[in-house]
Amino acid sequence: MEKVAFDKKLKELFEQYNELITRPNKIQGNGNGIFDRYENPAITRNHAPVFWRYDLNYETNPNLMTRLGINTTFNAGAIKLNGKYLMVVRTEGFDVKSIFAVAESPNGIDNWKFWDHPIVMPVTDDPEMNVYDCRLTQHEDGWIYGLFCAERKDLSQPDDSSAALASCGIARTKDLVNWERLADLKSTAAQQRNCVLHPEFVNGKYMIYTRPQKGFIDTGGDSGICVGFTESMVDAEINEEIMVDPRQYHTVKEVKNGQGPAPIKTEHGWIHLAHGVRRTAAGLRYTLYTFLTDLNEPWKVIRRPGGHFIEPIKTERVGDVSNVTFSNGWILDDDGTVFIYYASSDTRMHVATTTIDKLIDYVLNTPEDAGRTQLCAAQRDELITKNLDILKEQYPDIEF
Ligand code: M1P
Repeated sequence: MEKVAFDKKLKELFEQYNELITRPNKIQGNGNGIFDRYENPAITRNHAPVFWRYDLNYETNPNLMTRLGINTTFNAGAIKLNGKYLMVVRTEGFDVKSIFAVAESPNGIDNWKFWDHPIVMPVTDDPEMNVYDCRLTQHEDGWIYGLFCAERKDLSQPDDSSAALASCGIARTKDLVNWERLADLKSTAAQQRNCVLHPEFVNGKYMIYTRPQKGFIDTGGDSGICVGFTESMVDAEINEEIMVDPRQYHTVKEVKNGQGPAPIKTEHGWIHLAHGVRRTAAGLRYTLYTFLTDLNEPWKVIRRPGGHFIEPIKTERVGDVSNVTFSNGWILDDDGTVFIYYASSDTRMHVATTTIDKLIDYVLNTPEDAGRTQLCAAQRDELITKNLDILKEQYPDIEF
């Protein structure tokens, strides 16, 4: 390519990029009353800066080719810091390694811009092959902790080149720029994924949500969302895990589940967002669900709204791993707005908004799963009967 054409194409790349990242996002109509979805994804792989992907030197890249492609941007942790809405985005290169990128927005909805440099996460004495799904917790001890999956080759299975081990990596920071890597979590489980630090001390200890698992993919046995306690986050070790929310036959969490972001504290208890997995003929289906735990004993579930909270719809259903919604980040803002950041199909990030009052209403008043089909039919019939009375008495003009 001639230098003149190179310069023109380079400028166009930046124009297209700037147009994309400054595009306003609008609420989609026809919401469900619980939360609002938005018309466009919040962050896609094209939000990664041009200078992350191209070699912009005419001498070494005269055809202006992508040199280090970005495949996906998903499963982001989130935090509001110094007035900025920040996501720590799982950013996967064409090399299938994930790195953490910080993206910043002035309003939590749109105008997401990557910081110039990714987080180059320090490693332990046993460097991992991959890191992903960072959960950020602003802990009352003053640190921001990032707990993430640290994945290494399972050396006990040398003949299986895909055999891997998942553990909980831990790092802490004050600014998302400088990170202190701590030892991986020690627990009695063979593997751990979806670990999240509770934001407050519980009986003077750090409390970590865990998801013990026997294998890398299959959790096996009595798996579910558990908690364990550790005296310190330096060399964190939990010796016992208490079950909080087990898997359950014929529910949205039949095959496995995992804690999403750190729970939000309310006067009624801690509101949790989690993912549940069902096996279908088309493969695994991941949806998000919620539950409420006791304020003082956060390992005790006190409300379980039935079914899913957010499911993949329309174009969200397709991606690198289709039929998945996954969330590990949300932000409660000062005015009560809740920004729920969720990924679709392991490919891109979305935002949904609601309020803390609506979330409380949802967890307190959404009926629990009635348990089996006959009881579900009766549960729905009761709602229908009450509604028909209201329609007849108060809205005689409505045709139904
Ligand atoms: O592919 C869906 C998700 O699978 C894993 O979650 P879990 O351990 O609960 O099955 C994670 O690898 C996650 O990153 C991914 O989105």
